[in-house]
Amino acid sequence: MSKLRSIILKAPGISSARKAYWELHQGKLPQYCFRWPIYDMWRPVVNLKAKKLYRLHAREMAPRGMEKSIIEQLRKRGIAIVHINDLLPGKVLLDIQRWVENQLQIPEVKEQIKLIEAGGRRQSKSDKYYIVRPFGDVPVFDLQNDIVAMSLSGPILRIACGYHRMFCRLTALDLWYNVATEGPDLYSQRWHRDPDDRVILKTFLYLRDVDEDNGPFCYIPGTHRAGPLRQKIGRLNYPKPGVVERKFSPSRRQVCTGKAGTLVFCDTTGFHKGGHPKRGARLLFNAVYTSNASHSIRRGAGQFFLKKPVRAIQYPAASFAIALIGFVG
Ligand SMILES: O=C(O)CCC(=O)C(=O)O
Ligand SMILES: [Fe+2]
Repeated sequence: MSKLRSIILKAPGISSARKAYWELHQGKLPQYCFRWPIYDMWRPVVNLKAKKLYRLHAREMAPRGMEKSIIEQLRKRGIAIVHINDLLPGKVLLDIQRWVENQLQIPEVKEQIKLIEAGGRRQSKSDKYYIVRPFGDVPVFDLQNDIVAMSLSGPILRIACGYHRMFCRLTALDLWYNVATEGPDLYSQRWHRDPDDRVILKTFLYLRDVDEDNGPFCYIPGTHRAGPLRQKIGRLNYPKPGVVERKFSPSRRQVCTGKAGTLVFCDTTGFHKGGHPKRGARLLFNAVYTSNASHSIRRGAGQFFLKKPVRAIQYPAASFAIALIGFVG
């Protein structure tokens, strides 16, 4: 089948429409489905079930205490910052930190860090050579792992689903170790909007202190709604250098420094950048929550895998969040 596909796709004169049709057959939506206004018309349709499920489980999904104010801040400003211990028992952070610091002691990981520190480039699929990803290009996690459990926990999912106003998908989960580099900002170190969906909730859990010098996440509150320099789905959203700086004065830009355990919730359809340490390094866990209509889900790009479940997840929002994630082993 895949041989036939490559013959067809390489055939001279094949029209992009036919290519798109083929992709549709593979279960992936063609790129034109992500163009305005097509995307905005079918997005609600693809999310109907997720909305219905959210209503059906309204009682258990109702945000509690601080979760409510996090959702309110997200709606108003596109960003909310808390300490993880305010949402989950203190042991969670300590367990995650212990496990992560051990991962950084793995010889290959240490070698990668040394290589970049010495000005070299590590081999990877991603262009962001300055980020060491201890779990590789496509991380595989145990369902029982603390970071997975945290990302699917009641408080986090009540916030993610509450903000999306529907059940949502966990589309990425990864550990980043940003090494200090010289030179100008590159890729996501530059101001941009993310192109995956009309609403994207990302969480960044700092596992070591982050100050002005080791690559804080930066955001322009309030830019998460359609406004100047509109977001495009599935395409580049990087304005030319200097444009964002000219439009938004420094007082409008939020620099998210914080102690280990700081948890940033952010709608990254708004302008953001980060991860360029000038000295030291930045260590964080990143999780991404999108709707069922996101570019990555519809184009079938699995950004992480889970090991075969030992026991099924009983919590409906959690099983929906990972329902499209591949299981291995
Ligand atoms: O590394 C950062 O602080 C920014 C990352 C980013 O742009 C993203 O996750 O969308
Ligand atoms: Fe981004």
